[in-house]
Amino acid sequence: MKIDAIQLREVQMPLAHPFETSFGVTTGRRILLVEIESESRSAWGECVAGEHPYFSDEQVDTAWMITEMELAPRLLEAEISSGRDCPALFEPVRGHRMAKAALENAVWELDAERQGIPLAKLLGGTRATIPCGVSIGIQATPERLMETIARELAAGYQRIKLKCKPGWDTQIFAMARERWPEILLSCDANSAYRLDNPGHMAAIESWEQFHLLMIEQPLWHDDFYFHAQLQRRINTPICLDECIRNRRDARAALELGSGKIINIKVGRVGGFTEALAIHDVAQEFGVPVWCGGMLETGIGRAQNIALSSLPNFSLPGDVSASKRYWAQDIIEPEVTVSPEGTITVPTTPGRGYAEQRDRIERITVRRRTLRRGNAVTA
Ligand code: OSB
Ligand code: MG
Repeated sequence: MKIDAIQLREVQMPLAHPFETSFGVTTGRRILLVEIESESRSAWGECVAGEHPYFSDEQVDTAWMITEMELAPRLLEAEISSGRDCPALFEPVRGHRMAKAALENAVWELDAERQGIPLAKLLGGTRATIPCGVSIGIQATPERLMETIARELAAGYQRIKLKCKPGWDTQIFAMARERWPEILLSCDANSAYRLDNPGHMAAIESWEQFHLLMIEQPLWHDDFYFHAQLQRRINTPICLDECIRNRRDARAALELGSGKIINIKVGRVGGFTEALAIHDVAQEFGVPVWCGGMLETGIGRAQNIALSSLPNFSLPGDVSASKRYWAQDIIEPEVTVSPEGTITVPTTPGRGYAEQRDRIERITVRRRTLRRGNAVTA
């Protein structure tokens, strides 16, 4: 495959509901989308870098700059046979995994189109449907949170994950558990707790009574050494998110005993190739994985569905219906979830959900096209 052109564009989309985590509130998204063209076919990738470098050190503008100046030129000069060739191509660039993933995933999508097979099949997926959970942000009051949980359970979602932070934790878990003793309930701290804070540790140890499915990334975003110390103190499985950047991290963390579950985000790890490798390492350790979300549009969401169809994605993920995020998504059909809390994996070639070009055009605020042979147009 030769890539003839790469178009970067930034789209802006208001979220249907604000999303609050321990690191801040998001009310609308600025999203870098990349479109690659090859022999009159096109495919898309979504960069999951946020508006601020709060989840990781990447942010939408740094991703744009690195894509434009470093990654896209490398891809335009190359001759590749699959998405698996991208990591070596991008290897000279340190970090910037979310930027790399957007381009690599577009190449996988293009390859699936070219071969006339679903992206899920190209990735090695085996599931016809994927089990879905939801990630529920911090709310104005505990009562509002209970209403939201009730609504998501009524919609069929199989697992409820509550964003938490010191002060928005023990009380809400107790309320949720009292009302729903049997549901799969988990929490995500996004690094808000500290091992050397006795109050934090007493709180976490007290959560054993709630039988949480897991506690996601409680400590430092870049740590899995001290997470192992915490995991030795509690039975509740720790799930690693932020700190797992690649297959070596996954292996090291599992050898250390830093956690018992891994959240795989294809953007966080630099693309499908690395995501598949982490999936396999976890499987080797008998550790389940699930697919995380980054408030994606339908482009990234569809790719998450394809990834989630792999065998070791055996816990419900954070991949949920388009309408939870957007008044109107940019794919057709939108992603919907069945009353049983599942999404059907598309069986049509490529992404399996068509991009809505008209709508994407309307929400584009900047674009840049790079072509093979170096012509750059605004
Ligand atoms: O830590 O999983 C996270 C959203 C933005 C940044 C980090 C995270 C999240 C989510 C939302 O939990 C998942 C989703 O519904 O897309
Ligand atoms: Mg998380």
